[in-house]
Amino acid sequence: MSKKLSPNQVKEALARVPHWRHDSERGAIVREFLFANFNQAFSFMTQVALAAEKRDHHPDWANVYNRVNISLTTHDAGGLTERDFELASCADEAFERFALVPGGR
Ligand code: H2B
Repeated sequence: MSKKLSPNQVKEALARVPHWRHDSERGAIVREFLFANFNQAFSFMTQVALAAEKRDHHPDWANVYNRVNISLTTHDAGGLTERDFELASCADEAFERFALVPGGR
């Protein structure tokens, strides 16, 4: 199991995913993703779901039409671990690919 990061380690890791915000009350990092339509939002969620399942590390998330809100924390560790930042990077990379889709974002 991955170890809970110290406040300093969280600060360093956040610098690698600048689009994510630290929600210290929830012990999570959060980001909102906006898409051109529901189809793109759900396609993005499918990609993130497959990456999550592969890593056995799963997002807390919500979708309303073209909007996907993701919150990442490691429940087993009671806070943030390296695994959250890895999945955040995966989501960022998946999102970047939608910039290339006609009508994307
Ligand atoms: N996802 C997240 N985000 N945190 C966890 O602690 C976690 C998980 N634990 N996915 C995994 C699954 C655990 O429940 C299973 C049994 O491996």
